[in-house]
Amino acid sequence: MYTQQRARLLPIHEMLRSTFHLFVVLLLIFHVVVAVDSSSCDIDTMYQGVSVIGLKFADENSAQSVKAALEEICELRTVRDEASYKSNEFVEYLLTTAQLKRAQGMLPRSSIRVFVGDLGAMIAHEAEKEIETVQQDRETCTLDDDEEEEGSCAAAKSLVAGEMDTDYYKKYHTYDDLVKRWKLIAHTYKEYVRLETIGKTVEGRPIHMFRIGNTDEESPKRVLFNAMQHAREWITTMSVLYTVEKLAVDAEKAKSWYSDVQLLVVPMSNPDGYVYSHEKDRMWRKNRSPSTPCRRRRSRTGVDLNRNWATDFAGGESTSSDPCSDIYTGPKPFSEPETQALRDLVKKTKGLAAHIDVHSFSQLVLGRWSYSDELPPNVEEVRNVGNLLTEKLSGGGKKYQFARGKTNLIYLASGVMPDWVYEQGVLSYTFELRPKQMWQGGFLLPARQIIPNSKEFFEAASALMDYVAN
Ligand code: 0X9
Ligand code: ZN
Repeated sequence: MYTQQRARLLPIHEMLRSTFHLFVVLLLIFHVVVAVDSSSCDIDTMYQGVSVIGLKFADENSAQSVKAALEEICELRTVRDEASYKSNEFVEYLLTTAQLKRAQGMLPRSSIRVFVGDLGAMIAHEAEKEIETVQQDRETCTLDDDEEEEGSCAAAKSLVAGEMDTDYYKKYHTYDDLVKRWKLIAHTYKEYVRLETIGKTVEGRPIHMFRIGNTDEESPKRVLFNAMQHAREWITTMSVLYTVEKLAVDAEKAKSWYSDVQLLVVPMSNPDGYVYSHEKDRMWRKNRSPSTPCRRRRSRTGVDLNRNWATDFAGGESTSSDPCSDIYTGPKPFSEPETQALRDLVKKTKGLAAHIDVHSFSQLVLGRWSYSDELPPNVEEVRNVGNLLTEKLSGGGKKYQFARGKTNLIYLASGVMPDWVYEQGVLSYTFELRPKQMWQGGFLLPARQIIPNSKEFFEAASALMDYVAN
């Protein structure tokens, strides 16, 4: 009775206040729905029901109308470059079932190619195989920073015995597991290998670097390899690590270049992204910088580290100013701690003669420039060494190709690391490791190919060190 009366006699200011509260709550709910998940169709990070599809458009008009129709269903996502990848050829998109149906209704059959039927299944299959291998795995090696004792596990024993522990290269590993391995290698071969830190990531992880070979500060020529600017390119860290381990194991018997050259290897340039690609999104490419958020979908926030370099920064070749894009440049050159660390390393390294920025996939060696078709100074050397590296990489039976500037093999790209490194007077290349094609796994190179790919990388790496030494 009392309540009813009260309700009827609610004073006007209280009514206004309640209405205002209701309005605020509704507004909040609206914001959460829009900002966290802009559409129910959105491709989830498990990629269930998503396929990798190549679309070929007859002309710009047809491209615009098909893309607009697909956008109506769900935000259209490319696999790596927004539009210019292999112009006149198939452009790779991640399509939901509904989008694929719509594309099939608009384009002739010959203009649609299925590269991966079910990306989610492919990722799940890879993860399943990983679990199987882990279960069969031997005791995991652990070694604390200042531990002087030799590790007691099998891997440590084989390292001590001067043999490659190739079992480690039969699967991909988590970040924590890899760091243990790096420490173990440096500990076991401390005479030849040093593990240093060149900086910290956005999330505070250290960025590690191996230093191998001539330790004399003044005299040697130096060579730098860095892997995994792009988080999903898991093979790159495994391949450079294999080279580090093999050089360490063989240090006694095979050091033709050893007294003249010092090798610097950054096995993982983007540890935060790598962890994210293991835990959340297998197709993650960028770093995890929150400074310029993607408002449509928070989980896409990050900067493409290989668009964050000062040479032709945001120049429009495969770049985007949209923080949600996979090729987002970042707000300004070197805005990211990861690119700052690599830049500072290059700047302070005396005698740096050559550099390889290791990526996947496509089986390519790319010489300068990436941002333009113009010929670089020393184009002869760029071509000769590029061809030598290509030949060495192809020694394992897979065909690699050398390219520079705009070719039908790959798009131009502004703001990339090797262009900036080349401007500092260092011979610099991009490697794109296995496989050749998207349908062969793309960024998900099957684990059984880690060893063969690493062996061909080792051959190219050794050839570059020999070239620099002489
Ligand atoms: O787009 C990139 O950053 C590299 N490809 S990847 O698929 N690994 O993302 C290539 C950049 C280097 N060069 C040229 N595009 N020319
Ligand atoms: Zn890459």
